[in-house]
Amino acid sequence: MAHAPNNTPSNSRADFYDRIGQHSMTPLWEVMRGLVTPEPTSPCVAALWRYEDIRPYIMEAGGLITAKEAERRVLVLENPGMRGQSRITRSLYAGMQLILPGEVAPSHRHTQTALRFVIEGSGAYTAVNGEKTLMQPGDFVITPQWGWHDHGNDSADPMVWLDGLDIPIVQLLDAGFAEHFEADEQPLTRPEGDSLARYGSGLLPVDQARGAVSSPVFNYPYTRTREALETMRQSQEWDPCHGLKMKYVNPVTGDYAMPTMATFMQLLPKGFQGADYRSTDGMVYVCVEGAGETVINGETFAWGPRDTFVVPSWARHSHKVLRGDTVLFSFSDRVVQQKLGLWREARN
Ligand code: 1HN
Repeated sequence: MAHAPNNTPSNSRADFYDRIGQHSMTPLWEVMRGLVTPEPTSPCVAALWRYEDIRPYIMEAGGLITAKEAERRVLVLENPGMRGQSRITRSLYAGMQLILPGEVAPSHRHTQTALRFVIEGSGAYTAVNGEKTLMQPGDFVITPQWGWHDHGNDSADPMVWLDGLDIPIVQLLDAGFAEHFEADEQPLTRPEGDSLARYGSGLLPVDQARGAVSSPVFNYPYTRTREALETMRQSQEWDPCHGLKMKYVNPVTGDYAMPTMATFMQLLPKGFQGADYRSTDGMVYVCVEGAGETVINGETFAWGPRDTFVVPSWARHSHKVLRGDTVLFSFSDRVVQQKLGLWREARN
């Protein structure tokens, strides 16, 4: 007995897809498995940039173009799994910026938020919203969204820092604006150190209202951070995965220091062997002191001072200290994920 087929032959489907395609439509059932996955499937891969490998190129760039001509003389650290996209994780940008003695990187502002983490050199400055701060290795410096910022170097040596920006997040939301200041350098309206004194001394102005989304403290000096870690270590309260890990906060709100990038500093004591950990925020690390290795999805990455490495979202990893007390700076999009109720971690 003949009866009609109860499923459409695939050539009819192809024809159907063609016809609906002409109306800018596509069948969900062909793509759904790739859209909604049991676990994160990031194109981001684990990677390491040794400072000794990248420094010669950064210095070579110093001879090719001035900071002023480049606007920002930066070598972008591109994730090997996402070349051509100017990103180190799916959501974050990172690059190494060089500013030579006597140079100025001209003032501009944009809706992207930036962080600086000082790698090499001492005494170059960044000016943000009318205040200048001199920078030292290990300092974590914030450029809040839409804040005027220019950089200069009145010291005798080159300065290199790691820039972290939320460029891919702003891109995703199509919310990017930028403009140049009328002069290379913005006028300074506050004495150096004003923000740290005003907001970062365990005090706040008496009538302080809940202010901007970024911390008003825009330089968190390494000397203070290191001293805090050194004092806390005496309690010997080590997390099995993270050692002693602290987050940078906005003193006005108690939230992370920036709205789109969470920043951390951690101390791993001599001989530390961390347990396996994973979380949904892909993390960029910079080694400040000590040396060690991180096993990421079974692959070992050995690092020392000034090296940068990236752990992708949901990649199982553990840190091991190989030399001395070790200090790691890190940043990720955790602040965004937590606000959206997306962040997950697992200790296995
Ligand atoms: C920027 O403004 C800086 O101000 C550094 O130093 C890197 C990368 C893309 C877009 C803007 C800076 C940047 C950037």
